[in-house]
Amino acid sequence: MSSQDQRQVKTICPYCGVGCGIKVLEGDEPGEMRFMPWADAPVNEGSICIKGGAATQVVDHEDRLTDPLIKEDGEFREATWEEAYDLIVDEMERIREEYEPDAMGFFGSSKTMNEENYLLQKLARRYGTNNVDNCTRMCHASTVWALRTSLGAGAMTNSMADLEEAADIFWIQGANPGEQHPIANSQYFRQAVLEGATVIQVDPHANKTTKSFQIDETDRHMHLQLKPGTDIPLLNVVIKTILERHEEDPDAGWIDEDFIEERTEGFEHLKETLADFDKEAAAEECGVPLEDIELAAEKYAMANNAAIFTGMGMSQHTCGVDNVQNEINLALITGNVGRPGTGVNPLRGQNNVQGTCDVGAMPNVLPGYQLVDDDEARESVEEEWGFEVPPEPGLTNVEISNAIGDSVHGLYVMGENPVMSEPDANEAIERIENELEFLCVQDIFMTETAEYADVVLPATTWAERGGTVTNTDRRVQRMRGVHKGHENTKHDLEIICEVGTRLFGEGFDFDDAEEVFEELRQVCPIMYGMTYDSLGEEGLHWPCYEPGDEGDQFLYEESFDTENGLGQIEGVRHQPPKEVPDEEYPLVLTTARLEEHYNTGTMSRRSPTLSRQHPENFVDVHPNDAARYGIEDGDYVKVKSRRGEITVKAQVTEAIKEGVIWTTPHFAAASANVLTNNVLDERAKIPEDKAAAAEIEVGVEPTQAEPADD
Ligand SMILES: Nc1nc2c(c(=O)[nH]1)N[C@H]1C(S)=C(S)[C@@H](COP(=O)(O)OP(=O)(O)OC[C@H]3O[C@@H](n4cnc5c(=O)[nH]c(N)nc54)[C@H](O)[C@@H]3O)O[C@H]1N2
Ligand SMILES: Nc1nc2c(c(=O)[nH]1)N[C@H]1C(S)=C(S)[C@@H](COP(=O)(O)OP(=O)(O)OC[C@H]3O[C@@H](n4cnc5c(=O)[nH]c(N)nc54)[C@H](O)[C@@H]3O)O[C@H]1N2
Ligand code: SF4
Ligand SMILES: [Mo]
Repeated sequence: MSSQDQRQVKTICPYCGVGCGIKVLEGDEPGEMRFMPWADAPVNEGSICIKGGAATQVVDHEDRLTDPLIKEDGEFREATWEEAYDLIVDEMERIREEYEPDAMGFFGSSKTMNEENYLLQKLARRYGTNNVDNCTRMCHASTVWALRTSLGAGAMTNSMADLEEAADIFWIQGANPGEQHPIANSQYFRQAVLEGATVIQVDPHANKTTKSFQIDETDRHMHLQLKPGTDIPLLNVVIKTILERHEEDPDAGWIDEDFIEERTEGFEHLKETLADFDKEAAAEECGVPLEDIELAAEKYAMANNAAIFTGMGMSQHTCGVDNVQNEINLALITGNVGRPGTGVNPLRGQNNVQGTCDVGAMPNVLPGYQLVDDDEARESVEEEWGFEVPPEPGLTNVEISNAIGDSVHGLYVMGENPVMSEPDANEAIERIENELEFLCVQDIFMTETAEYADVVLPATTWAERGGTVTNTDRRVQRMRGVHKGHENTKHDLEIICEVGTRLFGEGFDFDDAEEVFEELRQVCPIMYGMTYDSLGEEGLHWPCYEPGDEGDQFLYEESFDTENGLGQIEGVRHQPPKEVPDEEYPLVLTTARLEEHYNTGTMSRRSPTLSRQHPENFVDVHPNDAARYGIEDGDYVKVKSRRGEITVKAQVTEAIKEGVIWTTPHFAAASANVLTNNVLDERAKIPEDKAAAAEIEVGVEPTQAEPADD
């Protein structure tokens, strides 16, 4: 192909949920695909972070899966698509006959498009099970639960643009937008802060968010460096302070009495819960001076518009739902919902985790968050689909994984890497390796999970196909692809259509993503008003009930989408993590992310630009802890929990709170999830990735760094 024929398409960055637009220029040869800025892209207007700029690097990577693989006698061999489909269909039919439809589990992928996840959940339901889920379970499941039950929709209440314009307070709790949502941070939030907004960061770790706002260098901003797992007591101190000050001076506007009266219920419950709450003891438990929390409370309550940002530090706990409920309590009693610059805002993780949930790839909801166990909603979807859907919610992904060998015998994984992303990874591997009868993995690389598969299917990447994705502020945008470099790879959509057609004969016959979108909108009321044409280059926000609807920038201006239209306040009490330090494991271990790496690292570890800065995992240790253990900066140490151990380099730094150690889930050679605790929030079923008990052993031999890819 000559350079003149090279195609250039406008598409969306495949990494995080900010949804930045980028241009991709097709190369003459594989490996020559290039990134180009898209100057008037709707979300980012041409700005880009390190990941977006490096996104094309993995597209033609030499490790790409290029042909289907089938395992025989413990070894993979190249297979034809025909052989692969035959095996999948035979095994899925066998499992259904020998056991029941619920013996299969399906993992959708927040790395793939709305249309693909829509079809995967349809496939699961046509097969006869609601055992379909996606990575949101390990991510914002608890946030979504709390927001859905107390306000109405499991999504950001506001949008990046109105937050930039109107927020006076950025209350950032357990989230690190400076690294995990860099363009939201630099393009939107930083602007507001430059114009006078105040940042209050609640996090055990100082990070690039701290640096980007110079939080530790001014009196205006605050960093409340709490112990992991003490967010409920911290917010209870905030709320109780606000209630006490209101008692002292009812006209000063500490709370919004009209808003509480007209738009909420449950305020009495909150007051009762806090009646005998001891602020001093709670502040001590958090490890934060009481007067600091009181000052932060004052800043939040006295602001015109205060916005809360909530992340994994809140959601990945066994009390994750209650953590977020307490943020909702704070927002509701101060009337900080339903206006620009306010609300409770989860910055969604993956490029399409919002959409994957919206289109129903979850065990309890159908497309558009219609509950599986709501007869009327289910029947209307059944009518469109022409088959019955089981009326009971299915298992979540961690539950599916835990049930392997018990009730679950087969697993279809499209674009997830559970062997590295789920808690207590050694146990998860044990079950997958020894108990699972059939595993199909559809990915772009031979992942740590795919190693255990019976059949591996090579998918095309984001850059090679079209479809839609939904970003963190509910903006549905079109992705567009250039030609595929590997002839024998297939789009996820094609693969699901083929498996569905072979299994069921009908219902999966689609020519392209747009045709799937047309069916999706019929069963997904919040997206009914959208078409590929109307999405254009700007995209549209949901809810978009009718063609022509503009979608909402912020939600709940008039009322909440709860049954009675009222926002639900509910007092919550401290629940410590399920595993707390003791003599044997005296440290609190928490895990979080780096700017240059991404989740289980399948893509970022293969990108020369991204893997350069951190070629291997490490653990942050406070200098006082380091002195007690005799650790020097750069020493290799063993980090141990009741479930496993990893050897990593110690980084001695005041960035982390004393008594706490901090590591990342990005590296296969020293995976944090060998250590984490497989205990779940009762309602949202999210694992406690953010707090476990751990110990450090010193005097260990260095391990090899994972080779950086040059
Ligand atoms: N560069 C990059 N960007 C990403 C990702 C990535 O891997 N790399 N992943 C994407 C995904 S899937 C997601 S979900 C988002 C996640 O984005 P974030 O929500 O920002 O997730 P984390 O970095 O895991 O954790 C956020 C913060 O929680 C803090 N924390 C730990 N324990 C506690 C606690 O008990 N309480 C409080 N208050 N804070 C605590 C950590 O120190 C960390 O600073 O990022 C997305 N964007
Ligand atoms: N300890 C600890 N564990 C955690 C977390 C934590 O903070 N701490 N965070 C949790 C969170 S928030 C999340 S979201 C999960 C993430 O958990 P996972 O979703 O399991 O992790 P990813 O690495 O994002 O996996 C995505 C997979 O999709 C593949 N892929 C990419 N593009 C495509 C495509 O177009 N098609 C197909 N078929 N596949 C594709 C990638 O190669 C990769 O294997 O991890 C969770 N685990
Ligand atoms: S902020 Fe997120 S969407 Fe934007 S370029 Fe960076 S990784 Fe991509
Ligand atoms: Mo996530």
